[in-house]
Amino acid sequence: MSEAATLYPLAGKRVWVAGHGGMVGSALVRRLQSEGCELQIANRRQQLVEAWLARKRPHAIFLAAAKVGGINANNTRPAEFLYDNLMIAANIINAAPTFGVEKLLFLGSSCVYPKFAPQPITEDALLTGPLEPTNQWYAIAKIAGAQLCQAYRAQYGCDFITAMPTNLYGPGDNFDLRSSHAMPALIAKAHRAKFEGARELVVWGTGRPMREFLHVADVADALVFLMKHYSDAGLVNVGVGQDIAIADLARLVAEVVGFRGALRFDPSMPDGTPRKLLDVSKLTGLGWRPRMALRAGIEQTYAWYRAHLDVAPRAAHADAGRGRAVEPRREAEIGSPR
Ligand code: GFB
Repeated sequence: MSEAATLYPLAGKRVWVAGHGGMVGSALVRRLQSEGCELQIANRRQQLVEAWLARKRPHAIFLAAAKVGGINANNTRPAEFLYDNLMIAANIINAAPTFGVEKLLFLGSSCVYPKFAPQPITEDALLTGPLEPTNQWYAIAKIAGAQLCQAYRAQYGCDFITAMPTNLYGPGDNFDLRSSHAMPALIAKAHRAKFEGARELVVWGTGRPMREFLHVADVADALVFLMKHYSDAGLVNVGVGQDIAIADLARLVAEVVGFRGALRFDPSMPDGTPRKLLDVSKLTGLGWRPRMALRAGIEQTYAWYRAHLDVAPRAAHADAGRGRAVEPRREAEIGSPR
């Protein structure tokens, strides 16, 4: 398979990873170590962005900063998910051309596509139907960000591109059960259920929705690839091209963690969109492929979770259902795995 030509070499460039403290941003920082670029990382308040850009003058920006969360956080905090993400996108995208930024990559999400889009979802499905209600607020902000990139390209000739990643997971994820995505939630629940000797693990919804999972090291690699090899107005889906039912994911996670009890489904919690498998032929056609198999990725993420139980500030446990979150505890306090 031939790889698309390098249009934008990163060596020698000043590169700002906006959102370097998050799961994707920190994976990008790790991935960019081998690119020979000068990394710029800082937490920027909105009013300080322009002053910071004027001083640091990045050549390229990975716009990975976002307010993110799972189905429950999206569903219960609509104002934050819409406003914060609109402002992050508008503020940085608008400031970038003023300070000579040569290239910007905006990170969207697979939830931008219509709830009932034909599967697998191609990039041209955008704005062809109604959104999934649980994450419409986040989706609208991400659609606006993608459209801003296209508008600035059309009106000002800016080399701004947009990637639409599928559901992500990996080291650095948020394991707080009230706000996390399904993967970290299931890992944390299975771990706790195992060490408490619980008989069952509660899985939200019916377990029937299908989701596609991409490891964060793979998404970081794909984003660096697109920054270097892609320059066009069109969106690019980033995924693995395969999905799994939530019930099967819960079984796989339980197996990896070593929890041998039963699964109990809680239909009072939302299922969300039934399926959102991305068509990744555009990205694979450019010459990029993911490397991490799902089981290996879950094993690696579970190892990270166990190693960080006592230090990750967001890695709080909650009870096996959807109740009260409690402070993270050392593994030794809830039983030794061996
Ligand atoms: O990952 P998730 O929270 O978000 O949920 P979405 C995926 C599926 O897993 C849903 C089920 O069907 C949930 O009902 N699920 C089962 C659980 N058990 C759990 C659990 O303990 N916690 C969670 N969180 N889910 C997100 C959007 O949608 O996708 C974001 O809300 C973003 O905006 C992201 O776009 C990629 O996949 O439904």
